[in-house]
Amino acid sequence: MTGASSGIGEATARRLAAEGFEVVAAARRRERLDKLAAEIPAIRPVTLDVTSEESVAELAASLERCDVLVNNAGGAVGLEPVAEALVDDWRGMYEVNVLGSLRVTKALLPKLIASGDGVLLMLTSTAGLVSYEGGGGYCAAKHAQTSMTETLRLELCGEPVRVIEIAPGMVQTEEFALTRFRGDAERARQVYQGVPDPLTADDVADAIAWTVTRPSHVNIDRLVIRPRAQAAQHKVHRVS
Ligand code: 8X3
Repeated sequence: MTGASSGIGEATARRLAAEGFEVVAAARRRERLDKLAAEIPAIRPVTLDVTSEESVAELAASLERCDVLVNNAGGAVGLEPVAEALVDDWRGMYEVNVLGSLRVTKALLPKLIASGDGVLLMLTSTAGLVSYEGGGGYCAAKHAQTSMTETLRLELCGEPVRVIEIAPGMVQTEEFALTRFRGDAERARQVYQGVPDPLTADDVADAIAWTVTRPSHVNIDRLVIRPRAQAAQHKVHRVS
């Protein structure tokens, strides 16, 4: 489980541990993982930077086996139109969302196959399915991740590995919008303003747990999950 130190990653680590999995919670921020592991014995903390080949190789070497890989590390930076996009923001989003998932997938795929019944799960986004103004680099990165997931499912057909994509819409987490707006808490708050019940990280963790605990022959290809108030990317019900 990558990106396990907060948000959907942390909620999923907790949920999978509750389902009986031994969870390797991997992320950069070790102190947060240590806290989680102190609370839940089935969680093992591992420091991981998905942008580093060495760090990913260390993770793979430390694992005796891997039955489920959740590629969750990701995020958005910036909401500028393409015309004003910062190349470094795009590069950063590609590094984590796309290349990070690629690195971890490549490193752990042999173990998933060797498990005899593996699950490779990609946390994408509805931004991987549609584009929106300002979505620029994030939509492009998530589209790439969606495409990588579809390709993997084709390439792994015949291997004992399910390939699952979870594409959430509006999820209110501690950090997603704050990171996107470079720490501007007021702009982050406005994203969810007036939206009755955006999804929570636990809602997404619940969906993930359901997909990975289906019988081995059942592959949930893609699960799109949005709050009731969001009928489509641009169609969000808000109350004042
Ligand atoms: C997050 C969903 O709508 O901000 O992945 O792109 S959105």
